[in-house]
Amino acid sequence: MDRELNNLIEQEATRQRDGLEMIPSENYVSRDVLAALGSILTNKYSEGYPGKRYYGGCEFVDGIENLARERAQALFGVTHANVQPYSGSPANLAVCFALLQPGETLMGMQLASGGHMTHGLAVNFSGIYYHSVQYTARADGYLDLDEMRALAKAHRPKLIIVGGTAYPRVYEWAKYKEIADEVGAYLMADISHIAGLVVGGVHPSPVGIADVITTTTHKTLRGPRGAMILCDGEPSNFLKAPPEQSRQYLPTMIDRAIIPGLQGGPHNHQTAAIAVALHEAAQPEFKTYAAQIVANAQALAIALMERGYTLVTGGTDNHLMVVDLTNKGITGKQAEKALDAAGITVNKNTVPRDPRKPFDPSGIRLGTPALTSRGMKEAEMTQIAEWIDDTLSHRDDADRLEAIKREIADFTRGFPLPA
Ligand code: DSN
Repeated sequence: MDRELNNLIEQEATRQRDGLEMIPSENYVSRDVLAALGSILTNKYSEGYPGKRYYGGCEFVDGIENLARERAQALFGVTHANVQPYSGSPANLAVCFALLQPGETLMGMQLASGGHMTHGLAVNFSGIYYHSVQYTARADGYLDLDEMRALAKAHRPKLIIVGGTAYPRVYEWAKYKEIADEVGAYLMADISHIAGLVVGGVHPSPVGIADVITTTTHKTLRGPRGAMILCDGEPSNFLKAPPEQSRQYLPTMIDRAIIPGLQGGPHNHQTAAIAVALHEAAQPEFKTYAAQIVANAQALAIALMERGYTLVTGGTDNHLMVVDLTNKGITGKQAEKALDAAGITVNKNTVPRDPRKPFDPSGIRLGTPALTSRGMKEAEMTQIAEWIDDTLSHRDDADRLEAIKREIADFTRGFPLPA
């Protein structure tokens, strides 16, 4: 009925189909995830948790939320999962709300080093309501554990956050936990980017090491937009404040931070779609998918380096890479625009110690989860590196970019979308 809106959705569908989606935090969901997300569950209010709601008529949404929680607990191997956070930033806000009083100290990874806004950026809630200390990556792009330890000892944070959006290497959870223990801090692992790699067995899990884990559900995990908070401890009773703030009571502290602390009604359609995605991620073929994401990223990284591109840390262990374009004489913003014109979607990104600003930084960030969901493999990554190089080398030649875009649209026909 709404032609104006429908046209825009159709155009976006064509863009997603005909182009190469290389933003590492994006993916294509299955038809089943899409169906659950687009279901009538959006009509229902259900503040509270299963069995303890403030509204009637929750018997079926209770079943749905229980299914999502149980699947998350089984898949990750934790005793408690909160599946209600609206997305990743609210999930991280909830953990801060649960563990810290305003003005207390948290320590997180600097955005330019690959962290996230909610890990203590000065203009984010996490940097405004808390005393934020930021650790960085070394000049080679790897996390600087010596600096992390020295900062922790100097500032004694109550919470240390590890995880990020543009870190191409393995997170060494036990080492961060050692630092957290040395200063008596909680350790939070934000595995939003790598959750699918963790459950696919191609990245070490923080379960059993970190005190709290947050993750979005729409990146490598290939679910709907949403998030979860995972932890261990005594069963939650969100109606009663725990006698003290301690690890033992983390499930209750987290649940109370979500509601009544921060959120109202859960998005039941989103919860159902998360349950579907968790079921899909528990299938044996998801392990193959996760391994292929990493194999593709490594093939793409090698092909780009062979063409003279500088990668932060000199490569990747996961699903993403950050290309420092300084030696090519292009900014990240120029590269993003040229690649867009050629049908390749990436995002401009800062590099560690970037002299430029985030809105016009020195690099771009590339990832393989969405391409891998279309069935692309290593050979296709080499072809894509060639298109990226061609585009960036001829970025002012509109005809050339248009020709590449047509070639890419032809090529993508061989790799249909999951939904
Ligand atoms: N926006 C996400 C990303 O692209 O990594 C992080 O929140």
